[in-house]
Amino acid sequence: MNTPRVLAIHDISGIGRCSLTVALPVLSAAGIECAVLPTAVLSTHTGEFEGYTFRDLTEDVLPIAQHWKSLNLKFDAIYTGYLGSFEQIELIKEVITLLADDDTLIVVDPVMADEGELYPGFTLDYPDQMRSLCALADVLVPNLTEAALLLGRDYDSSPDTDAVKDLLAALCSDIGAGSAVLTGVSLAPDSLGAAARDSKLSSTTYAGAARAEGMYHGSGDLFCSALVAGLLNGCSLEESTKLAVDFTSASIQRTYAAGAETRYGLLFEAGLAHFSAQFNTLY
Ligand code: PXL
Repeated sequence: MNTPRVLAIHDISGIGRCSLTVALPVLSAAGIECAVLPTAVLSTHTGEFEGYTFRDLTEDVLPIAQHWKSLNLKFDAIYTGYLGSFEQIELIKEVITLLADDDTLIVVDPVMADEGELYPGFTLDYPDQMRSLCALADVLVPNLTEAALLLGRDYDSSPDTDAVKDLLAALCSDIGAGSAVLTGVSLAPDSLGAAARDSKLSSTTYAGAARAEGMYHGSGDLFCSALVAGLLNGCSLEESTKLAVDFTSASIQRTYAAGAETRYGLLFEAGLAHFSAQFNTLY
């Protein structure tokens, strides 16, 4: 069996376990080659750190993609996350046009906000522009804040089942995504997870796990990387959502139990062997 290849388009935050420092180990552990197109290089992520460095790589994006085009490479998936500048949204659309073929799965995590607020450095016009990249997604994976921003709706931190279904339907019909997975959804007081709308099956499903106190940086990146790992191993969107919720939740529980400082990211490493083993039967 050929090793599937995903192109991960995110920043490198040297410290903080998010974006590429999460996508690379998780996808590799799942038996997937993870090619990377770094959008920026930072000393840390931008949440709860002061004085971080930020090297914007906007001018490298197209030359890197054009070189790969000249090599005739095949990408089974393109998975985009945190972008280094407003201009990169248009450039990443060009990269997708250049490198994707009819079979390439496009997964867009519209990383820009959480807990009702845009991340530092993101301007109010960013969500409008991000919508056009989201329209190219086969699977769009926002958190509740990002979904509200994309849809131009008020942020609801705890939508009920009907409201979740409505958000998922709107992400597909109004934004134009094929399918959508909404993260940070809580359908019972002690549970937190994700809801998925699989447009091919016309189904909406929910996967939840025990909720731990606190806000955990990088959990969206860990979730989405695990989701992509499942999809590229032939799991359905429902199965992939469940395994991503389980892996992320176990990492959150481990981080909570260790009393670790949450800005340094989730202690996911100890769970990688178990995560990887789920896919072993497939090889
Ligand atoms: O986890 C999302 C993320 C990715 N990359 C950078 C970030 C954040 C969230 O704050 O700052 C640089």
